[in-house]
Amino acid sequence: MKNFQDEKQRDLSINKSDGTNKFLTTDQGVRINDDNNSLKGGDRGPSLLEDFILREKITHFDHERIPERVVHARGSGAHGFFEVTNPIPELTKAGFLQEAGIKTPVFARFSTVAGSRGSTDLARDVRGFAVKFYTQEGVYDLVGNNIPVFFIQDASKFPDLVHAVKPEPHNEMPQAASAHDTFWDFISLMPESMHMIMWTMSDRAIPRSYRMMEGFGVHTFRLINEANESTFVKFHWKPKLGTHAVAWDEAQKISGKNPDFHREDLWQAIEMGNFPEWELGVQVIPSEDENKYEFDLLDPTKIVPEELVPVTIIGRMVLNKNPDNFFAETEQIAFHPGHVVPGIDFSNDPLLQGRLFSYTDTQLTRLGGPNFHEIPINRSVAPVHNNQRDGFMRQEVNKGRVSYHPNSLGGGCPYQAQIAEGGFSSFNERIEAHKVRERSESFADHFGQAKLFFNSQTPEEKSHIVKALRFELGKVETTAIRIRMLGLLSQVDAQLAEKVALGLGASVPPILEFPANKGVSPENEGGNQEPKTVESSVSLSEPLSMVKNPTNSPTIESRKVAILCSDGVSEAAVMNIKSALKKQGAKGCVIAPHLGSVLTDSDGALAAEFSFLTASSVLFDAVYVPHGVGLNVLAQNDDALEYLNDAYKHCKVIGADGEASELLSGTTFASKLTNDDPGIIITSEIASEAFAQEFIAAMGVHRFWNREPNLYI
Ligand code: HDE
Repeated sequence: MKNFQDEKQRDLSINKSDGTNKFLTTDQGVRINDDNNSLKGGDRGPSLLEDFILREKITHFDHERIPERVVHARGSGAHGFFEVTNPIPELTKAGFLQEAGIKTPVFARFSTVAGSRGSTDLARDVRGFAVKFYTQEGVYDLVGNNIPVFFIQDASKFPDLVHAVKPEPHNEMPQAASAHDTFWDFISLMPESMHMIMWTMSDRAIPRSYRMMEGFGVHTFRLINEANESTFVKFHWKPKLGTHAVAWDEAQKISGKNPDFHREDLWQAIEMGNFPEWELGVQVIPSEDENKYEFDLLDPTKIVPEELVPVTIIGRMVLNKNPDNFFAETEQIAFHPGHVVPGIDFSNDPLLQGRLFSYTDTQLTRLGGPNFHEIPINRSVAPVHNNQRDGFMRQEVNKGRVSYHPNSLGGGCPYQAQIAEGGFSSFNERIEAHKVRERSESFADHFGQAKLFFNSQTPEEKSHIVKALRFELGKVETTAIRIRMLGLLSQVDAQLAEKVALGLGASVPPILEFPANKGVSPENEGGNQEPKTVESSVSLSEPLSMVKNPTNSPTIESRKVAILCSDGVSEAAVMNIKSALKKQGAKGCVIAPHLGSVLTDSDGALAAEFSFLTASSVLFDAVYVPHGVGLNVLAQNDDALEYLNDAYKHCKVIGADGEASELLSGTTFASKLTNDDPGIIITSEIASEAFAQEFIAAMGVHRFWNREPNLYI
């Protein structure tokens, strides 16, 4: 079977370096005898310009920062492979999709969008989901997001959108947050963003882990087969661990306790051998169906509901190796939706078309010139030969006198490839059109799918959307912006707008006006862009809800449980839950009043992985209090009680056995507890197998949102 899985690692290995058992040298290879002292005129005298060792070290340091990505600056990535499970040669001639079992090396990078490189992972934001496939026919990049639609329909609005969401220019605040005036000012004037706003205000924007996010290509792309026939396609990544989120209060606390939460989670999962995995699926839309739907396939603010076109799984991606060097790999990787291979092509989505320009352009500033394709992480494993020459930091040493085509002096080389030899040829779509600066009337529905998304949510998910909007708009200082937003929300769902208005102490306005959205061309005076609502032909779509998502499995693989301990704890109880969790691929962590060890009831000792101070409830998926803990010790310890209070507030599983359950009576939620509170697992037995199984089954439910006050009941 064609297993190219290790090819990229082999390719990278020529650039790897390791100083173990080596002399320290200058960049010129000269061995250094003293790296601690600069050269001076006397031991208390001035430093000498002659000190080439000091100059080199400091000069390099002075220049070691590069501009961060203008968007998606904060991210984290890993190596892995893509394996075809269900080949689609009838749809595409792309070599890496031709046969079951073909393995192609990949590098995936996940990111937030608005925050800068050092910002928190847990911002309410879209997540980037970019995958570079190092195929035998060249590099293919699928540069998507964890949300299947986008804020805007036309590339010309992207700089405006990003300027609006980034920290405000006069005072550079707030960091990594959309909850401020300029963002909502822009959005309130852009009704086309309403479908996306439903997604970003939902829990999709605060994932539990990068490993528990869906990914989407967003735009409609084309697949091209050997017969040069085109089929439209939407790409979907479906996570093996299901799609899960944290609670908003939890997200904000994680941002303080561990802003690297997602980065660390990805890193640790791979280090522990819990390799993150996604299935790649496609929605296949025959070309003759291009105009069949009530939405335009070219409109990036629309999904194709899975009820209309199901997702066919074609392969799986496994991430199994962390980078050796963050800067060299994760920071220097350069994705581009325009990196396609024969068999994959673009649609005319005007957002995608704009992206095709942007991604090379931005690397010229970010990576310093046109040779960024030579940086090891970006280098194709397929051979590269052309007449591009020179430029800053050129690595390749091109031989010969010929750097042009056609040539006779070089025997015509490098020569063009026939299509049959793998030469890329763009799909020959027939286009007959006037050159216009217009938007198609078929893009004018801005609310139909926003409604579909909202209506597809469970009551608790709807409640989260209301609360997110109350939070975000509550941070907006300009009343007129809030009111305009309420007007827009009322077009999605009257009750939604009313409930948000209640939280803002405002009223929903009766009439909507969209000053920024009138048509722009003279013939268009009055606007073909008055937003309208086209009812979706699908009224409810389960895959849009994370709670109802049919692909979610109850696995608890790689989840973490905080086991609150103190001296005297029952060793049997701790070992019972730990081993039950381990069998499920999850982990129990001993947390104690101090680091070091905890003495057990059987005169043993358990190593404390964290103290109550060095970890926090929000960093775990569940909390367990074993029999034997010093109830007085923990009940007096606010930090210990906070584990329980937060776990309850964030709707997580709480377990206790024996008298340990008495600790719950000292919590802030004690008065709310009922005998059969789901997710609160209490047993009188100690170290019972049945208890462990019940605890694990409850964790598989993920969250008990019923504990929260629900605005939709
Ligand atoms: Fe991007 N986007 N984008 N974008 N985008 C960038 O490229 C841009 C859009 C996405 O991990 C930049 O190398 C324009 C949609 C991801 O390195 C930049 C438009 C989607 C990443 C850029 C869009 C994305 C980027 C910044 C509208 C989902 C991070 C640094 C026309 C389908 C990739 C860089 C990584 C990064 C431009 C809209 C996804 C400036 C002009 C829609 C995942 O080129």
